[in-house]
Formats: sequence, C-alpha cells, structure tokens
Amino acid sequence: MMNEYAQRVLDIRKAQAPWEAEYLQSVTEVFESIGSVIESDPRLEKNKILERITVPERIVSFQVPWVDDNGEIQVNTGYRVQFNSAIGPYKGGLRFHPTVNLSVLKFLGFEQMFKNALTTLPMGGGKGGSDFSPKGKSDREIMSFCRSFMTELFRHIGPDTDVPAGDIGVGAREIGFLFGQYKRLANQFHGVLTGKGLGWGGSLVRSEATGFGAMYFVQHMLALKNQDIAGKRVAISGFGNVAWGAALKATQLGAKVITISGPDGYILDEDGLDYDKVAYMLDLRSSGRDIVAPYAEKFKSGKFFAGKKPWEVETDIAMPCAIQNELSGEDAKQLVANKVQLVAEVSNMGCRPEAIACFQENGINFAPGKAVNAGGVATSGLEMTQNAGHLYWTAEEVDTKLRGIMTGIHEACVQNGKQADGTINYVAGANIAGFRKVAEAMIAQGV
Ligand code: 2IT
Repeated sequence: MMNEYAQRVLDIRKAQAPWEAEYLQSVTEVFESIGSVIESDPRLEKNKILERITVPERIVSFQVPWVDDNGEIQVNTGYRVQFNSAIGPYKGGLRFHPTVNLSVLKFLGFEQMFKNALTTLPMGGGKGGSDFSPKGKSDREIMSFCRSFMTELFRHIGPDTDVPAGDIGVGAREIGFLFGQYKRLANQFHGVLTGKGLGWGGSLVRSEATGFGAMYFVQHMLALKNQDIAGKRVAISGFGNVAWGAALKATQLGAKVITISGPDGYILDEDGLDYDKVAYMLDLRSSGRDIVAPYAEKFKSGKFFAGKKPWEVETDIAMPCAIQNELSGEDAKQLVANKVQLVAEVSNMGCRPEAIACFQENGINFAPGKAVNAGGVATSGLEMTQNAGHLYWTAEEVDTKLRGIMTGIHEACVQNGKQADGTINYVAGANIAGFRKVAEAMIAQGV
C-alpha cells in the first residue's frame, strides 16, 4: 500500500502525462519505498517535497540538424533534462538511441538524482540525449551529429552547472566530438563532460567503473550471506561498456560469465568468458552493427540463440546490463525456476516491476540499478574532482575510492533497507537513503 500523500502526488503526475510510462514506473517504485519516511517526517508534505521532486527543474529540447554521407540533411531532437540540483550541479549521461523520448529521459534523470545522492559526492541529477541512432553510421556522420548537438547544448551546461557524460550510444568517440565542439564554442578547457580520453582530462578506471562497481556491490551482497563470487555462474545481458566492465571484473574475481546479448539474441558460452573473449566484446561494439551473433563464429564454445534473452539459462547470478525493462515477469519466473540466487540490476530500471516482485516474493537477493550501477557516475565525480584540482590520480587511487564508495552505498542500503526478519530490501534501502539526502537539501534551501 502506498502512503496517501505519495498516492495523491502520483495520481496528479499520471493525469498530467499518462503516456510517460517509464517515468511513472520509476516514480511509483520510489514512492512505494518511502512511505515510512513520509509518515515519520511531516516536513516533507508541508514543504511539498513530492510535488517538487517529481518535476524537473528545467528541460531543454532542441533541433539537431546534420548532414549524412549522401549529402542529405537529417533532423533529430536533442534534450537535456536538468532534474534536480539540490545537492550539486546536474550530472548524468547522454543517451543516443532511437527509443529516447521525454518519458525515458525523465525516468533516467529521476533515477540519477537518487543514485548520485547515494554516491555521497556533490552531484545533482540530470540526463539527456537524442533519438539519433548511431547504428551503421560512419565516424564522419557521428561527428557531424555530435557537433550539431553540442552547438545547442553548450549554452546550458558548464563544470559548475551541468556535467553530461556517456550512456547508451555515447562512448569515448562521441564524448571526444562533443568536447571538441564545446571547447571551440566556450573557448575554455575544463571538466564540462566526463568520460573524456585519458590524455585530455579523463580519469583512469572511468570506462571500467560501472561494471567494476557493480561487481564490488555484488561481492558485498554475497559476503553478507557468507558467500564468495569465485566459481559462480554469471549471466549478463548486453555487450556494451557496462556489460564489458562487469564481465571483466567477474572474470578477474574467478566467476564464470556464461552469457552476453544484443538486440539480435544472446550467446551462451559454457566455457565462460576468458580475457580474449571479454576483449572481443569491444570489437563487437566498435563494428557499429549492434549484434552479438559473430561471437559464435569467432569462438567455437559460443552458441547463438537468435531473438532470445539470456534469462532462460541456468545461472547463480543474473545481471541485466542492457536497457530499461529488459527483464520481464516471465523472465524472472524462469530464473527463479532455474534456481538463481542473486539478481543485480546494472542497467537503469532493467527489471519490470513484476520481475522485482517475483524475486522478492521468492526470497531472491535482489538489488536495484541506482545502487548497483552507481560506480559509473561516482567515478565521473572523481573525474570532476581531478579536473577541478588539475590532478591526475593513478588507477589504484581511483579504484580504491570506487571500492570505498560502493562499500558505502551497500552499507546505506543495509542501514535503510533492513527488514524485521533480518533480510535486506535493497530497493527500499537505496530509495530511502537517496530520497532522504535530496529532500533534506531541498528543505534547507527553501522555496
Ligand atoms: O546512468 C548513469 O549513471 C550513467 N550513464 C553515467 C552518468 C555519468 O555522469 O557518469
């Protein structure tokens, strides 16, 4: 049962934009978690915190015209959702994917606000991107698009205002083109974007950070049950930056990564991914074709299942690393039937609400994306610190800080999500801890 005040605000938001399915889903999940906080703290309703926290402080939407390799003009829509700046400058990635719309970016910005709060670093929540599809585009087309995108975005961002980074479809190449155009327009070289190249202001470990942080978090979840990751079977979806980092760290820790996936289907490799296979994920990505099928041609141990998701395999640990709502209620039932022990969401809102309910009802150790994947943005925060201080930390320094941050996030989930029976509800823990911090800052800063 949702708290009465939360339900009232959710109903208003539903009536205002009933078509924003992803956004309403993310708000519902958070509101379902924070009932006890609302009831114990009357300041929240008095200060209309739920009304305020569910409306982005600012949304910019703009035209992105560019010229393709045939000399034809193309037009996409670009956005930046500056969700909440109570605890720091807006911070969050840019997503270039055909599914991008305001509902998706509002959900991502809303999640980002709580995730960033969990990192303990001073970063507000934001997200942006475009409905542009990088699939099959040449480097020159990507550059043309990125430069046009930044020509508008640059007036809305800055190192103390809003600091974008990558997300799906935006990696090192795109950040380079975006940064080049920003620098030219602003005539300033500073940390306005994170995920930069290592020779020009980027941080060591940033590209690995989301996946590494996720595995550190999983290690803590297992440790609480006196278990170790070594020898465990791990099913991963996706094959991009996040899946790659998770596969690399899992392999280093002695786990056996048995699946990766793409829009075309999934690969099952019963031998597990060794370092060559993990490195091959980068080749798949840079081909720009958005498929994983070639893995089965390259490695004999790999079997390709066209049009299927990896959640039908027998695994100890499942880690969705692709995109929102990639794991359905049916997928969850299948994983439970196959005796999965732990599910850690690495993609933002990777699991449908029915899937989360299924895991929780069956006593499966489940943790949400905003806690598990926070190592990515946390390391972006470390990149900002290095940029602001004109510093460059070693990989060991960054990794040690990342580990410490993930330990802290896990601890916050345990503190805030401990149930009467001693089990940990990581969804409640993450939402309560993130919400409390943002709400407190909003109250302190007034209206
Ligand atoms: O979802 C995320 O946290 C990201 N895409 C990373 C954001 C960032 O600013 O590094």
